[in-house]
Amino acid sequence: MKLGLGLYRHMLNEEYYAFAMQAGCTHVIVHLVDYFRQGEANPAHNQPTGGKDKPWGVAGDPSKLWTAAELIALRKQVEAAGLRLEGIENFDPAHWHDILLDGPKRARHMQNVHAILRAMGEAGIPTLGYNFSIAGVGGRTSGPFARGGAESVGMDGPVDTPIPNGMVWNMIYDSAAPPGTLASITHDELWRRLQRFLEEALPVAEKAGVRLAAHPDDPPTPTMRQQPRLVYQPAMHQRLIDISPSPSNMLEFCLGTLAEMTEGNIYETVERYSAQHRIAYVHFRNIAGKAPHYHETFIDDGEVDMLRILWILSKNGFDGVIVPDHAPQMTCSAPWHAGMAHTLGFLKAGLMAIERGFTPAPLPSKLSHGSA
Ligand SMILES: [Mn+2]
Repeated sequence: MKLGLGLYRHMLNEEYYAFAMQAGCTHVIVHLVDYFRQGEANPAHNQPTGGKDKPWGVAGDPSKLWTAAELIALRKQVEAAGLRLEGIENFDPAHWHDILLDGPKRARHMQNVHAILRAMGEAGIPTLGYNFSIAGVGGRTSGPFARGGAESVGMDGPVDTPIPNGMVWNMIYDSAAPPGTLASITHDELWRRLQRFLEEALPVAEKAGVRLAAHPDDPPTPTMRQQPRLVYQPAMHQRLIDISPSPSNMLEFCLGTLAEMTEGNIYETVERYSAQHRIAYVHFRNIAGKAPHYHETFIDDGEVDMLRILWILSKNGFDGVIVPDHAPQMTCSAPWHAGMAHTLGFLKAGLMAIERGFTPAPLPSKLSHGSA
């Protein structure tokens, strides 16, 4: 396994690459969407939150796709710092909103997806994380929920306010949209849209040598803002990968989100998907509680035994990149950095322990067989 760090758009510079190197990372995953653009409810020093139902920010320019030239320049910049560029996380809603919404620009947006995949292939960037979600993140609250009063993110009940027109996946793609809200669709319709997307995207992704990696719904509630969710229980990842055996049909495996789900237990879930070799990369985040009532914790302090997770991944031959997902904000003048450094140090020690043969004690039978 390889230790990586996820960097938001405003962090794509030498200072953050040096920070990743110093913490022992070999890889980075980059976000090219500026989630914080014109976003009022969204502090740039933290993960994007947007509050319960506010947009993160305004999506990018619909006519400007990420080009091979700029991706190559980015890869070279990352490599000059001694790191590898493993992947890009998330499409810009401006480039693909009508694939999610089945809108009039859908055909053009599929061309956008194809162009982005080809550009990534040309640039030698092997992974594209995505979240096939209409509502995206919602319902988040922030507070001193983590150990020692560290600020972290949580959820306290479902959120049913409808999504305003012109907004999808927690961002505004059309500031001039007519008033009104998005009509609800069914779960079946959302799966139909995903299947059509994968059928049209996977052949191009495969040819480009790029893996599409699906993130589960965060937070994992059956609906969010009157829209269906796709992957809100662990078994739903199976349905997604069973759509196609393509080596480009992979998972962006988010441990925090999976542990918040009300069915299954996290160790069986990690066993199930790592044994099938369908994990592209892993988000490490610990939590306490189940959606819609949970909060994020320090990596060593939640309900999930992360050393056991590392051991299961290793036992099943997972050799990809692991990154911290989010971390609590530590009380100091660099809260994001401190939270990430703590998480990376923990993961680094965990990887060393696994390399030296650490084996966790067997689980109580209640956990190893039943659902928790
Ligand atoms: Mn995640």
